[in-house]
Amino acid sequence: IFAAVEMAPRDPILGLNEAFAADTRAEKVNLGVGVYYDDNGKIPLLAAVRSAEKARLEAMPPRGYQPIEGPAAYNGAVQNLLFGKDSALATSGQVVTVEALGGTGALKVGADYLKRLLPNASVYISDPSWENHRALFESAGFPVQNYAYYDAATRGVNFAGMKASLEAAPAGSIIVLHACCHNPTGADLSDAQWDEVVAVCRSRGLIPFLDMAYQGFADGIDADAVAVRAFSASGLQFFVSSSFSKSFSLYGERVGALSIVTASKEEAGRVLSQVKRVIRTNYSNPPIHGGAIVAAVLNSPELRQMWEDELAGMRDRIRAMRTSLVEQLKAEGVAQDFSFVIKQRGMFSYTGLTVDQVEKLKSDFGIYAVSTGRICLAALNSKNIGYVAKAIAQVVKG
Ligand code: PLP
Ligand code: TYF
Repeated sequence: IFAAVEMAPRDPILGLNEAFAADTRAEKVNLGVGVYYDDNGKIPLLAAVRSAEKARLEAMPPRGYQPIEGPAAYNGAVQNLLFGKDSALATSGQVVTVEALGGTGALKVGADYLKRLLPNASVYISDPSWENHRALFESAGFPVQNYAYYDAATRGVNFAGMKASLEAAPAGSIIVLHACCHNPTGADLSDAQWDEVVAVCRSRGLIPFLDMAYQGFADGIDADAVAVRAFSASGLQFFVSSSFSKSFSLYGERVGALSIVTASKEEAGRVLSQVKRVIRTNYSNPPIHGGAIVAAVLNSPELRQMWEDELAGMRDRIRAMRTSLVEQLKAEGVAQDFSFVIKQRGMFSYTGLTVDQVEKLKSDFGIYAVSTGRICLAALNSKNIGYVAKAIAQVVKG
């Protein structure tokens, strides 16, 4: 039965990890995958997480099944992060929140539910977007198209193009929006532009699906929720996927959530019952550990403060790496202006490096980046940044 099975293509980003692991050069650097490393090049275990885990380990709780939608303490904490603590939406009962297996799981549960709700809709993702967005929505059965987003000339957002694309989308289309820290470009909308996107979604009858994978990595917890808050204030109905992989450094625990803003508490009850059906026929109910840790941290004033400080530390370190890279490229005699790297937000930068330059970084220096020129700034540190700057300088100077 497997004789005719074809080899599927590798995930372009996760595939880089395998090539990097096989590279024997000591000076190798992996700027490919979007993971936060500390200044020692290690994935941090946050002190707030360690503290919550220790308490759980000591309590040794039993391991029964969880509710299909995950625990209320977790889902409530997610709503407070997204919509604001004790905000109107977080207290209204009109938002459905279910725990999910990372941001990816949240997108998948949302996509599967949307397919049942709106079987004939199209999905629009940014050009470019996170590789998995297209695959996820296609696998849920939707046709997926692009809306204009990145402007290579300014290395920012082509907002006029984006707006024109959204205005041309058929009513009822699902629009996947990066809530902050756009992956892969690092180019985000301004607050005023978000208001315009909200207005287009309203006037065109579009269904926004905000992907929040990096809350806290640009300016802070509340500042990075600007898009969510703009949609909240609009009275529109929308979807949000949350990921805590990066913000809690809990990648492999698979902690995320799907939130759906409905029109009323009564509507939310009916929507929840349908989303639970999607979950039940998929993985039945979420695992316990990761969500319990995140809930414990978010619901304890002391641990929450600790986490916010640690998150700020990650954010500040990435920013310092952005500034330092730009300075060092200049010091290496690179004539091209790289100051856009400082303006881009979150973990990534679309550097403008060509496919050939990325290939040269790999072959000549053991520095791995995505072939699109995306690099992860959070993989730079005080020890490797000089080497990386020299290498980039060499490949751009030709
Ligand atoms: N959405 C975006 C934009 C991402 O960059 C990521 C990164 O992993 C995800 C979703 C998925 O998050 P998770 O690892 O929690 O599934
Ligand atoms: O874009 C990234 O690098 C992260 C990690 O299929 C990632 O979002 C990449 C690809 C993928 C899952 C996670």
